[in-house]
Amino acid sequence: MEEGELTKKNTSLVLLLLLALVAMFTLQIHMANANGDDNGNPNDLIGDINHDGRVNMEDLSLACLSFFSYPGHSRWNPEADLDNNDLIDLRDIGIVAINFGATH
Ligand SMILES: [Ca+2]
Ligand SMILES: [Ca+2]
Repeated sequence: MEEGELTKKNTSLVLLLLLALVAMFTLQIHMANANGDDNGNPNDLIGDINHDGRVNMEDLSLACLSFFSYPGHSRWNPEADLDNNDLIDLRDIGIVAINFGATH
């Protein structure tokens, strides 16, 4: 019982750490995008990986499914590479996270 409780606490800690990391990356992206140059279509919703007009769990799952993939990789999804750095990483997940809930 106590061990289970400990594992739960550890999991929460890891989750918190992940969230902190995402927040950090998100802040960087925010600052990087402050100049307003977005290489995508201005009508495109940032973070809307499946282009259904809203940023939600589906987009987050798509980004997660391609996590740590790169061009040529079996799980590579160019749509999920939101910052176009040829790698799906925490920055891309962060971009979905900050735009989460946005709709057209
Ligand atoms: Ca979507
Ligand atoms: Ca990327």
